[in-house]
Amino acid sequence: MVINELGPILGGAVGSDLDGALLSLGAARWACARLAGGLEDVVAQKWSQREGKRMAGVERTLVIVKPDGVQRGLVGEIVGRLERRGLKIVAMRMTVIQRALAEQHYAEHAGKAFYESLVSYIGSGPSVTMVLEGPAAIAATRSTVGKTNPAEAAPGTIRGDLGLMVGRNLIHASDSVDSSAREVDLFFGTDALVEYERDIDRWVLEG
Ligand code: IDP
Ligand code: MG
Repeated sequence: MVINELGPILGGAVGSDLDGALLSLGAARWACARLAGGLEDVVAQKWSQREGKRMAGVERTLVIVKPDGVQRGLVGEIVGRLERRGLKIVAMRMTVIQRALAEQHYAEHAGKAFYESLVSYIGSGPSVTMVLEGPAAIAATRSTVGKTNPAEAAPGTIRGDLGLMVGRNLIHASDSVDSSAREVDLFFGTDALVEYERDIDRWVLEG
């Protein structure tokens, strides 16, 4: 509609005397400003629609590339798979997980036969800890990670493609909204999370 208003205005600028032309040019400038303003409104509306949708199902999940993943030089491979899925890294750190933190993290497994070996394995060398964010990030990450025992994990999953034994299964990922909140807080707190927009988000997130 605004574009239609430009036609006669520009026509007037070309066809009449100088005063008329200047008046018409002023009006043309005003119309262009309206057009630009209209476009800005449209873009702003799109962004807020997308923001609303993105925020609705967004989750965070704690992922650890365990010491075997680091020692085998698989950090890039593992993180790359999750990144290519579309998940956004909002925190990342290289760390040797100390015994006290390992015990808190794996408290649900205390007393199980594999508990001691698990706590010692997770602290046996550097790990890469991170927080990933995205729609249904917890389930999406778990499905890319695969079953706990790599021998049973489907081909195409991280554990199914890269691992063989349950005690060397390369990666941890939160298994629920509650454990994700607890684990993200345990490893990072909220201050260490970086909030940012990615230019590619409109190609990953529908809306
Ligand atoms: P998850 O990592 O798939 O969530 P969980 O059952 O929470 O699996 O177990 C935590 C971790 O404990 C596993 O990733 C694995 O490293 C280790 N684990 C679990 N079950 C066994 C077992 O039967 N033998 C040795 N290690 C185990
Ligand atoms: Mg678990």
